[in-house]
Amino acid sequence: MPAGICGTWDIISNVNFEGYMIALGISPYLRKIALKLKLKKVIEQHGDLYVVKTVSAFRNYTISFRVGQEFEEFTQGLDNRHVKSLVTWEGNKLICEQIGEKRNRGWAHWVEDDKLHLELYCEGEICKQVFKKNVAE
Ligand code: 1AG
Repeated sequence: MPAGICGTWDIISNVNFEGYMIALGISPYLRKIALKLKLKKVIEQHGDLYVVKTVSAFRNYTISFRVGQEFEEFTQGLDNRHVKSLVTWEGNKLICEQIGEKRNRGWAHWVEDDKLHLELYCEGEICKQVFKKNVAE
């Protein structure tokens, strides 16, 4: 990942999170909670291992991966599915394909204009999140 992606990031916009969660089959009750959360991303790099933490007051979710190396991902506390995930570079975007029960599932992360961008997609629904760097941490 390019220099500058590591650190703590606070969400500033979240478009179609609802549609993405519906595509994943999340219950209305959990969707209502999730929509109110102020998500943070904490991104670390240790050698060639990347750790991406999604942090909230309700639940946290962490993945760690090496680019180009497929890994087993269990989306614990999210939709609780097992997927085979592979993260690769496409230009300046870090792309993850999550192969499993849900078709066309994955995400893309990139940094642009000092903001962290994330697109989450599942079965045609695209959620677009933007984060600004938390300079206090
Ligand atoms: C993510 O993955 C996943 C985080 O960004 C998106 C969060 C939720 C969407 C999925 C399902 C919602 C399920 C249950 C709702 C309850 C709680 C939501 C808790 C959200 C905080 C963890 C990409 C990431 C790389 O791995 O940035």
